[in-house]
Amino acid sequence: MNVTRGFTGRPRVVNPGLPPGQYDAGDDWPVLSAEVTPRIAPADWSFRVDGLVERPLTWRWDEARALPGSAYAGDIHCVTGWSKFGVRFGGVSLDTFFEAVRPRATATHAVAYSHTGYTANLPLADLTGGRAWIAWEFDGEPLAPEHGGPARLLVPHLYFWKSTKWIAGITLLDHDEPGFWEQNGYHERGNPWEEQRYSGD
Ligand SMILES: Nc1nc2c(c(=O)[nH]1)N[C@H]1C(S)=C(S)[C@@H](COP(=O)(O)O)O[C@H]1N2
Ligand SMILES: [Mo]
Repeated sequence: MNVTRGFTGRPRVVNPGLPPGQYDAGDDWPVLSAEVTPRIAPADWSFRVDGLVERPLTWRWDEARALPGSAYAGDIHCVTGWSKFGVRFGGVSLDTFFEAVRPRATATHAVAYSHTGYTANLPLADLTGGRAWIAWEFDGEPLAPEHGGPARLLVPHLYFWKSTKWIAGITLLDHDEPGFWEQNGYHERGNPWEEQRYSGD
């Protein structure tokens, strides 16, 4: 009997929501930190936007929480290979913060920095248009400290290392300035759909 190779196995089910080279982590949410998890009380947390803006501003916890809320429901993708489907984050859209500080026309890039020293660089365009949040809720619960609580940056359309935990501020620049992982060989932009894992990908 002739068996044509390739017709004997079960068809491989490929999830269309899974970017190339990623796997579905299911209910797991791995913790990935280059830093020891800090315990930051909401009263000690603040978020600043400065650099190339008309009016640099700092929000304390209560002030940030009083802004109009915005939620993300969708997927996240880590460069180490896991993706997580159907997660829900609550917080405030970065657009709301940018409306208050008014980025200058010369601003093209951003560096996000944490209360612990971690940094990540991003094109400003990836932080606007309803695609980036300051998030303090996960599945309706306060964001856990190991996942960046009290609040983290959330940029779900890029690899998750851009989503700076324990977010302290964003500085707008007229040039790209590599952050922590980007200085260590990771991609300036990190689009999972184009598999921009490492510098030069
Ligand atoms: N401040 C800070 N933010 C960070 C990191 C970090 O080490 N410090 N790690 C990044 C990396 S590599 C990833 S994949 C995600 C992991 O988020 P999680 O631990 O909530 O899964 O956070 C990102 N944000
Ligand atoms: Mo990561």
